[in-house]
Amino acid sequence: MKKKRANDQQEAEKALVGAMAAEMVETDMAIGLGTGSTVRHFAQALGQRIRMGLRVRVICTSRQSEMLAKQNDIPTTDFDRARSLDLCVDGADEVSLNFDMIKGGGGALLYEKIVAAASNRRIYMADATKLVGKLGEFPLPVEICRFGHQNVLSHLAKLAQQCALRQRDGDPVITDAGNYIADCQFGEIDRPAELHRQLCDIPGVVETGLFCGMIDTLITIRNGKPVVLTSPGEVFWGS
Ligand code: ABF
Repeated sequence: MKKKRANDQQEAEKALVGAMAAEMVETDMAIGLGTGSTVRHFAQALGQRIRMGLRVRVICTSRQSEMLAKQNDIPTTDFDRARSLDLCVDGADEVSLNFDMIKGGGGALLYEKIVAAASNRRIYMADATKLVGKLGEFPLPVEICRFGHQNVLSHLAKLAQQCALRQRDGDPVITDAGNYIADCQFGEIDRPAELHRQLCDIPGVVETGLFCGMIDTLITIRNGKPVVLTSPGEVFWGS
């Protein structure tokens, strides 16, 4: 019963931050639409604003993101036609005091990072369970090329405490880009940007789920209410 109450609270917080993010969208914006259940709440709130007359178009970061856009009557456009984006809105698996993130639990980290890098402003939404002092409790997703993946896994296993190919029903998960994902435990990550660079130096590593310095706006929960933070200095967790 306690776990159900915690899940219900987390879902309610995701709805609050999703609705807050939807209020930040202005008409005629081109928006990158992330992946995950928090983004689902954002898409539902955005769909309501569109039905009230808001004009936007979104670039989707995954098949789940495309489904959310379709379910909520949100017009989509082709990334290459949009070129730069006004905004991207996405969730996260962990957000640290320094505004660094671990993302990729939903398997869409590569396209999420590409879209984020093309966005003029990046809004991330995180319920209180995602807030941590330092990254690393959540296993770091690393997208790796299928060709030679066993060698890459061996290399990652030398650096990580644990490393495993993400599987679903006994088969490796294949990302929208056709790659594999390795979930790696590094313990507490003191210097995420340095670890990201170290991992990207491994031939066959395509991208990591370390998103460093990419938060322009963080919408999270404080005392049960959504708050909008724009710099790590504003952050204090746990209350
Ligand atoms: C996505 O948001 C992923 O990168 C991350 O795994 C997910 C968080 O999911 P949720 O919002 O369901 O907690 O962008």
